[in-house]
Amino acid sequence: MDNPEHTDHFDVVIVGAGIAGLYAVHRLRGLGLRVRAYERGGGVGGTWYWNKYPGCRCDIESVWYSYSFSEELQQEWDWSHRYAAQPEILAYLNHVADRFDLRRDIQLETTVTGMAFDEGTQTWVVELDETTRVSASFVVMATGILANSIVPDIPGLEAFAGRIVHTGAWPEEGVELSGKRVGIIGTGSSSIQATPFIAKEAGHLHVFQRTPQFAIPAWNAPIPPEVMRQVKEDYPEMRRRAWDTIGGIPFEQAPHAALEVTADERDPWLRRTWARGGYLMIASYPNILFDAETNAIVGEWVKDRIRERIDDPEVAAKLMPSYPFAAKRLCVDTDYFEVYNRDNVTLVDLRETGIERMVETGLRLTDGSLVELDVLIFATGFDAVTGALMRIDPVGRNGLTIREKWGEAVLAYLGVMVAGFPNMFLINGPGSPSLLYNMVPAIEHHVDWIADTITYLREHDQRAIEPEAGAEREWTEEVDRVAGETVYTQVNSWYMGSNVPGKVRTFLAWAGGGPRYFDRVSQDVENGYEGFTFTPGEPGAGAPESGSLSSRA
Ligand code: NA7
Repeated sequence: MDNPEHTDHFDVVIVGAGIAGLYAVHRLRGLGLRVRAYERGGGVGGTWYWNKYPGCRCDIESVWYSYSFSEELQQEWDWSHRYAAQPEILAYLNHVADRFDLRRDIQLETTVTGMAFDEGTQTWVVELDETTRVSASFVVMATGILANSIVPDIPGLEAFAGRIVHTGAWPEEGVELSGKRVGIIGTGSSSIQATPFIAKEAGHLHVFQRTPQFAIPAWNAPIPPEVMRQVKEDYPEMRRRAWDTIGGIPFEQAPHAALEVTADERDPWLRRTWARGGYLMIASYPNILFDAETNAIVGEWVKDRIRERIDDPEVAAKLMPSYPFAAKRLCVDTDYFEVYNRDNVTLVDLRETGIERMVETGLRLTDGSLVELDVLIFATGFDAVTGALMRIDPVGRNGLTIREKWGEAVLAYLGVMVAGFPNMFLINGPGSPSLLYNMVPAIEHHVDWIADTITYLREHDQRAIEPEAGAEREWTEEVDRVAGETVYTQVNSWYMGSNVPGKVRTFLAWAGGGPRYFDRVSQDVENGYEGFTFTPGEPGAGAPESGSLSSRA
């Protein structure tokens, strides 16, 4: 675009209006700052706006996966189920937007298509829809860790005469599946949630599986009113307890170490954890992610439970995971494995027969067979954590772009800032607990840190802040070192970035647990923002009259 119009200057531009963006608008506006959030969707909600596929739920229980910043909000909102479905989570986020009057500072259907740091004025120039520019003293990338859906490069896709959809961009009006021949590629969380619903509606469903997954039953159920009342009474204490745990959700401690007792003695404890259901099976033993033997014991035990749910032993064998337990994100299911007991569902094991190409009538497999389809669903995941930022590709100091910077190594300091990109804050960026922590408190922590940091800058007459390159490298090495001690690095997964062709293979989160991370962040602040450098001056003074992305030109 040649001469984009520069329309406004803000103290803070927030990119995204999901859980992070909404809270950022509220919190930063509370400091008296002039903020504006830009959201590419037609509504607020982020992940919960886009993922409208049948069966979509959060894999963390709703009383934990919810904001804690407002006691009034906690007291007025009732969750209907342990694991609320997507429409309920989206309704909650819309309620938050209304309750705190956030919409007046959110511009929907507006995509941030670029941004560059202007060294002269020390401000960010932000490009919107390739047509308009605004500037800001600070930018907050509330872009979400699972925002960029991936469609694999299958030859001949354009030849398909049927409908193609991705779970991560499910149309508002839904997809007609009734009686149709449906195929779904992928068996991660999204597919595991969607498949039981699709199987009930479709004429026939083919599930194309490359890697079998571990899934633990959710045992989802309504929350009785008296339980919700008790939760509300207990919220302050619940949040405090959660804060001290590794993953941001309290769990019962194992009464023994897995290797200290016999299989018979372990069984009641594992059954108890299993009966509680869901993601917390990962906490059945504290060293499960670090000790191969403990991991294998739990993995084999879980596989036995999976086997019990599938009638046909040959199909069951194909559904058995062969990687360390929970090394890929543990799935939480409702009636998933039972799907394969239905006559209208066929499992296609892509390790035996690959996909050759798409043709007009369906998918041609490498054994020469054709699976005829009316609808093909991609449940093939996301370019996680770094994807949304790489798409915008901010230009920092000296014309350095984030794609260049992260081309060889994903360097970020504490997952909140990147050296060379002053006043650009990340939320749940690489090297923060993010994907291994309960997302909502992780977001609240980052937004609060950003608010405190902007306050600090203003009180100390500093115009800009950015991490030191050395501190950033040291932190990233520590992130790698801790991840290297876990089973996470032993498999390909979106945690490792290895689900995206050409993406750097590196573990994208801090695996050392919330408390160590939060202590480290607080310590840096107490030491006068150790690991950061400052540029003196008044933030936002000298906003550009006509914004330029000059370093991109
Ligand atoms: P995931 O967990 O990344 O799962 C994607 C699935 O798609 C997974 O089974 C992949 O197999 C499969 N996949 C990806 N590309 C292909 C190709 N080319 N061919 C066949 N199969 C493929 O994404 P989800 O949306 O399910 O979940 C993302 C997160 O959202 C989840 O972890 C929760 O935190 C919520 P693979 O395992 O790579 O062999």
